[in-house]
Parts: sequence; C-alpha cells; structure tokens
Amino acid sequence: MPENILLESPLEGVRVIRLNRPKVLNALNADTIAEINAALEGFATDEAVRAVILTGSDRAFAAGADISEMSGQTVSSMVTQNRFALWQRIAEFPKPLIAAVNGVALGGGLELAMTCDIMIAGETARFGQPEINLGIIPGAGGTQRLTHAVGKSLAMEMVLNARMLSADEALRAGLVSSVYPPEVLMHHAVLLAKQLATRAPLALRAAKASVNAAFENSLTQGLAAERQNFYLLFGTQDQKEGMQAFLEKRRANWQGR
Ligand code: DAK
Repeated sequence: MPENILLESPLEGVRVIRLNRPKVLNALNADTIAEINAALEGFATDEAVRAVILTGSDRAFAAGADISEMSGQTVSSMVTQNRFALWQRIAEFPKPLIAAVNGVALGGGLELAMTCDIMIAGETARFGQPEINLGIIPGAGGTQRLTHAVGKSLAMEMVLNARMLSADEALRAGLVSSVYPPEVLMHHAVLLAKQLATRAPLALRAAKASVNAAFENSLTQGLAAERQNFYLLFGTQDQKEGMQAFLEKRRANWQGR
C-alpha cells in the first residue's frame, strides 16, 4: 500500500493520484516519486483507465523536492541513484494526465505538474522555481519545460530570481489552461478527465505523442512524427468506426482497437 499518495476512482475510466504528505506540504521524497510511478505503471496497462488526475491538497500541490532528504546528497550519490529516471517515466505515461493545482507548486512540484499534459489551477495557486534560494537550479525539467511554456524572459525571472506567479499570471503566460475557484477545481478536473475518458484511446495516445514531439524536435521532425501517427490511426478499427458513425449520424463506439 502506498504511504505518500492516495488513489481515488471518482468515475468510471478516471483515476486520481493525490499527493498526501500534509506535514511537509507534499514535499516530494524518493518514496513518493516511486509510488506515483508504480500507480501510473498499473494505470498504463489497465484498459479500464482512460485518464488520470494528479493533485495535492488545498494548501499545496507540492512544495518541491523534499529538502531534508536532498540536503545530504553529493554528486556521486545523485549520479548513482539516478532518480531522474523515475521522473522521466512519468513524462512517458501514455494516457492523458491532468495536473490540478491548488496552493503552491514550487520547484520539483512545478516540474512534476509540468510533466502532465494539461495543467489547471485554483485561483489562489502559486507557481515558482525557487531552487536558486537553496544554491541550486531546477533539475527535473524546470529550465526547459518552463521556458517552453512561458517564454524566455519570464522563465529567466522565475529561475534566476525565484519570481512566483499567481494563478492569473500563470493563465496569461500559458502555463495553465484554466483557472477555477479553489473549491471547484477538482470538480472541473474530473469533468475534463471524464470527457477525455470518452474519446478514442488510440487516437488520444497518438495525439499526446504528437503534441509532445513539438517540444522535443525540430519542426520537420515533429511534422514527420505527426504524419507517422496519423497514418497509423488509419489501421485502427476506431478510425473506421469514427468515420462510419459520423456518416450514419450516430455516436461512435470506441473499442481502442
Ligand atoms: N521539503 C521539505 N519540507 C518542506 C518543504 C520542502 N520542499 N516545503 C515545506 N516544508 C515543510 C516545512 O519545513 C514545514 O515543516 P515544519 O517546520 O512544520 O516541520 C512545513 O513543510 C510547512 O512549511 P512552512 O512552515 O514553511 O509553511 P509556510 O506556509 O510558511 O511556507 C512555503 C510555505 C511553500 C513558501 C515554504 O514552506 C517554502 O518555501 N518551502 C520550500 C520551497 C522550495 O524551496 N522548494 C524547492 C525545493 S528544491 C530531483 C528532482 C527534483 C528536484 C531535485 C532533484 N532529482 C530527480 C534528483 C527539485 C528540487 C526542489 O524542488
């Protein structure tokens, strides 16, 4: 049984991973990251799971990596433990992953939220990469994903000068896609996940991989990846069913085949 996360099933096809270390504002220790990975590994192969929400508490999505665990680390312990591998596996989860952020998403907390596909927030959420205050820099994607999301100047202010963003600023900068009153954030996250859960599973997977390709490649390589995924979908039953259903003016019955 996981000790640092709670698993919830609010609706058919939808699962919630809730970070649950309230005493340390959901600081991310190695066990928490391992538990998130184990949960996602199960969800990835379970056909009944169609969309996943990652969230925290009202006060904190996550206040960063666990500083008490990290403080004694050395270059050699970091290299040998290679904890980045587990963070990378979260980014490779093939189904839609929504981050629902209330409270603070700082340091590794923001990096974790940015590995999700869609980030939505409560109005009082705050976002930052304050690692500079600890004499380090973001190490789990912050300098890269944040720069892609909000652009160079704002990313520089956040990473070099620990500038925090309000939910409204994060919305305007494109870091989050929607903002809601904190008390209804989860309701909207579940609604969004429910919509995603009704969509064609293989097309969703291809869509996610194709959008992610925009961050990893040149435009030419990204377009090639998109085209490859597009071609592949014409080998699925869902493509036949989706187009037949449109022509017959009925709702498609997706099989994920
Ligand atoms: N780690 C450990 N404990 C934390 C914590 C953290 N990141 N953040 C908060 N806490 C603990 C506090 O120590 C306090 O514990 P007690 O004193 O009650 O025992 C409790 O949570 C409540 O916090 P505060 O009393 O400070 O609460 P406030 O409301 O006054 O302030 C705050 C909230 C979020 C502004 C403040 O707690 C704060 O500044 N926290 C630290 C934020 C931060 O610097 N985060 C970045 C950490 S560096 C890696 C992957 C990722 C990373 C590194 C490596 N690998 C894959 C290897 C990422 C690094 C980081 O995230």
